[in-house]
Amino acid sequence: SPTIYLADYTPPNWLVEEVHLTFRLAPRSTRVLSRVRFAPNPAAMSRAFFLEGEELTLISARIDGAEVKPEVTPEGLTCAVPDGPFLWEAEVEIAPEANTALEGLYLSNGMYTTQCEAQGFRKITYYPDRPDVMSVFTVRIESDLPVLLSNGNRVAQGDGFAEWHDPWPKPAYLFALVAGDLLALPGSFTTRSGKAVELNVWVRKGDEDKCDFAMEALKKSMKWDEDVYGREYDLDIFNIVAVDDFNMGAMENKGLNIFNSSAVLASPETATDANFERIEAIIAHEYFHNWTGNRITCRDWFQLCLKEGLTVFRDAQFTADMRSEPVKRISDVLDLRGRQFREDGGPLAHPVRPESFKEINNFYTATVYEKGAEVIGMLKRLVGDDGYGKAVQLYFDRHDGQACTIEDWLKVFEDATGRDLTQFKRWYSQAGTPVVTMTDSYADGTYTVTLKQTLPDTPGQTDKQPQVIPFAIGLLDPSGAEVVPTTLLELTEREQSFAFEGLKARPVPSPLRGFSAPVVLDHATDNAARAFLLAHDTDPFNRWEAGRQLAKSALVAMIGGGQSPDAAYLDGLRALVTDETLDPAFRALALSLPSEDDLAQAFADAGRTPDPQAIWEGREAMRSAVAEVLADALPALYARHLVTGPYSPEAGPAGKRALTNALLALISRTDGGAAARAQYAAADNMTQQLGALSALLGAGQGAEELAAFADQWRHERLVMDKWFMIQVAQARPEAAAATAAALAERDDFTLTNPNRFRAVFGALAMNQAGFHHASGDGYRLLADWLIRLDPLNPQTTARMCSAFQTWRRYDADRKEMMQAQLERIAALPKLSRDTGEMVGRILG
Ligand code: DPP
Ligand code: ZN
Repeated sequence: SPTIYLADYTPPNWLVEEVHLTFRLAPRSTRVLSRVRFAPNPAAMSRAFFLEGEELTLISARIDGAEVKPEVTPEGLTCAVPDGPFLWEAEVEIAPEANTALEGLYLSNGMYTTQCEAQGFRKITYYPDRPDVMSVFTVRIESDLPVLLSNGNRVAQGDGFAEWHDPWPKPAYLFALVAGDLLALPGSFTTRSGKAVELNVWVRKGDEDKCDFAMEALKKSMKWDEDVYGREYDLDIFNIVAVDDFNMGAMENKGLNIFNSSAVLASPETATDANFERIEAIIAHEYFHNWTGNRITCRDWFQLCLKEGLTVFRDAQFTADMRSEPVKRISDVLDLRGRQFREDGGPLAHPVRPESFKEINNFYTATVYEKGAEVIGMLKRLVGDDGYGKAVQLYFDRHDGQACTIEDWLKVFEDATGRDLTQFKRWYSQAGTPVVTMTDSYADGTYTVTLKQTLPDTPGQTDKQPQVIPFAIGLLDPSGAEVVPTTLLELTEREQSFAFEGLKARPVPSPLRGFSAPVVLDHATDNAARAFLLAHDTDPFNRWEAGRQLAKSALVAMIGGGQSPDAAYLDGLRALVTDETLDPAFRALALSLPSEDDLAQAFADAGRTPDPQAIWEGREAMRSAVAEVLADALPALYARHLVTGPYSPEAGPAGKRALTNALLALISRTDGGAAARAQYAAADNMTQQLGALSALLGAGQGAEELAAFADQWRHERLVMDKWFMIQVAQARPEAAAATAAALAERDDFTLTNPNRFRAVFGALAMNQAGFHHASGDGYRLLADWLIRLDPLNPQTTARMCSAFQTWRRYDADRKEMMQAQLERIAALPKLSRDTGEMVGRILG
């Protein structure tokens, strides 16, 4: 399949003035009638006429009322057209029931739904399916189903039909349609200018008791966007729909957001605290897209980070405001390192704004989303809060209603703040995670920090230019008092020195505070300095980071050198966990060890071959050591923070549950599972029930509870996903593949539901020691199932191939086995474009 390049962008030849769509819904033969008013684009270089269209049966086509016979290919159609504006009418037939790819119009548990981002609209009808063609849509849906929804405001409805009109011009990727036997949780919101908005969360019967939290999250998001960004909602109605079969988390279609049911449905009994927090964040994210994505959209798909990076940044600000700012920052950095650094350091590395692709679905990545958000965070640090506020308001004023580029985005910052962003722009074009090496010296009251940046080569990119790296640093004196508060250094050269004068003694630096740039910090330090920062740093992120680095160096010494657990780490951990002035959520994060993948990367970075089995054993030994050393303190701590009484998903009690669940996992290693069994029996919420089950499984017990759990929840799909996942996630290395294989044979395992597939095989990929078990069973099993899924759902298959992206890191045997599986997939005769591109890039 052909490669598409950013450099080849040309404006559309034809613009669309308005679109009327009529849907006659039927599972096997839906008819879509389109009436589209085209006008020549004055900026175009040609008047050639091409409409994208895939997997459509063209019934008829007319231009200005006269029948035409277009030339149809598998990608679309061409046709001779008039010189000036004309009316295009077409009728096509599609089969939603046969659509298992979950792109375009499809059926999920009896409801019709759509997913058009990025290029799904072309599976609905012939159209210029590109984001820079924006138009006003009017939609008529004909069906006997009781609830018929589309974008915008409802303008008519009657027996067997409904009509919707969206006054805001939009690209086709924001089109949506839903039809089903649905129930709504209704709500309302009055905007700050006094406009009443009808709100609904639509679900299938039986789920109506799981919508309250999403509704409240929506109202909070609407208010927050008014308060913080001055953005008001712009239609009379806002609908959210929960769908079981969905490739992604959710989709920001104008006025009709469609959600994976896992990202909207929640009740205390069925959803964990982490689920509640994620739902709140995704509701906010999709709502915030109404301005950053919908009112101002992307010119082309290379600009995806324009809407995604900004919207992730906005939803992170929202979560920090609603909950704990440090806890949110720590979680985001964990996620960034776990997913984005991993991507940036391997064969799938690409710039935040990619320059080429075969299948755009493969670029909805941690780099575009999470690094894209980090880039905006850096921009905000560099220009300050005021500068950021002015620039963003200018962006809304200048570009409302347009399809924009990263150049447009940076220009508003330059115009609003006077700052030249030429060098900063490299963050968008250079892939790879910069390494910042820090050295320091002290003489005569002056402390000097020298920073050096190294930009690694990535596929297709070498000899990179230095980037602008905002480096926040604070200094502590030997007593632990802060002598220099957080100061922003701007590293713009390959190497630069910064002096701090007038100090009385050599300070202890607290570098890269708040993780002020998405870089790897290489700073020769020792466990004493880490323990000092763990005890004294005023920057909560760096305090956590010091503990993390201590844990990591202790673990690496244990795994690679057979040493016993480091005393400085265990002492520091005890002090932190028992410090009642600290937020329980923060303490829970401090208790979690660096992941197996993190440790594997640490070995690889040090030029050593990671041994997944040894890493697993090292973490187990460390957990047991922590459990034993803290054994005297754990039960009392657990009892002090155990939350009883009515459940609330708020950050306070959620933090306590996170802490007690982390403690319970440790306690279960020494008490024979008694405390976990008691928590399991008493739990009236999923957080504590699942936490107890996980603690039991982690201690090699819990078979009875596992069976009881399945019995209790067999009718709740989302809870059963947890049941599938936890068994694979907690399986011992030698049992992981067999556990996953057995679960995949069950009747309630289905290839057509991405959540269920990810529950089993996403968990297998996450269980590093299991996936990389020396038998090769993990590799083989995952490949077997990806091969089965690809013909049905290319998008999810391609995404899950990334489990293999670190293959070059391992020993010759493992490398060979992974390569063989990748080549086996690559050789399939009918491999999808999605999976073909991914496997090809991973093999390199
Ligand atoms: N645009 C969606 C989101 O990130 C993904 N399909 O919200
Ligand atoms: Zn998004």
